[in-house]
Amino acid sequence: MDVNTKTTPFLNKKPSSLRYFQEGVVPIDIEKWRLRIFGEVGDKIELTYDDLLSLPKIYQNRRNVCVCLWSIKRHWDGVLLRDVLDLAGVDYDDPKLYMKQLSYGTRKGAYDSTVHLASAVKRDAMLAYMVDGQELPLEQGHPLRFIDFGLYLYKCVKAISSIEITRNFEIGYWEEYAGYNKNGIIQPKKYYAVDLQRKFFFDGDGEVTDHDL
Ligand SMILES: Nc1nc2c(c(=O)[nH]1)N[C@H]1C(S)=C(S)[C@@H](COP(=O)(O)O)O[C@H]1N2
Ligand SMILES: [Mo]
Repeated sequence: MDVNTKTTPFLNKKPSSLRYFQEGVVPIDIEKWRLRIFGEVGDKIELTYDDLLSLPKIYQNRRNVCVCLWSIKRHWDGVLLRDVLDLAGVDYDDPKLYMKQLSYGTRKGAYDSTVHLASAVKRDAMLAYMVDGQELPLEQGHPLRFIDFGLYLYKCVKAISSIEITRNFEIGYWEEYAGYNKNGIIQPKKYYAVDLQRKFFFDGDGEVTDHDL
């Protein structure tokens, strides 16, 4: 798809990224940034931004949903979670494994969230480095953000810097603070589609597709 056609309608109506960015924004030196993958892995690894760019690039145009009842469908480029985990020799079919994500963090601390690994991989969860054909802006989690389109956005960490493969299904930042569900599966409810400027009722659970609108 041509870069110029990757736009999100009514993007100016989207709720502010900064408002939902608990630890706040901090510029990250891309030369020093690493994605660390450790825990229940075959090989503990540290990937550079260039390492990620050298993996097969994937494009996904899928809908995200915030627990605050808005949703948006955008254009994401990046890599498949499974392709990255293959480099670390992770047995992501093991149903007992979870993935704890941690953000790069600021003086205010870091944001964490833990997701069920095998389910995320089955849903083609991704690590995105571009949105709407552009490098991720700071408030969008530059340089990399995790996205599982079957889960509410609070399960998807922006400015991700580490992935721990673990058997502990830990409670995350927002779950602790606001009592959100640890599973984070998108629930049947009425949501607002920012990009369509209308409400819709989702009667399934998990990812909201165009058929649900
Ligand atoms: N590092 C980090 N990632 C985060 C958050 C956060 O506070 N810190 N908030 C989450 C929540 S609740 C939402 S709604 C989305 C917002 O993503 P957006 O900037 O694309 O709107 O980021 C998610 N990822
Ligand atoms: Mo959110």
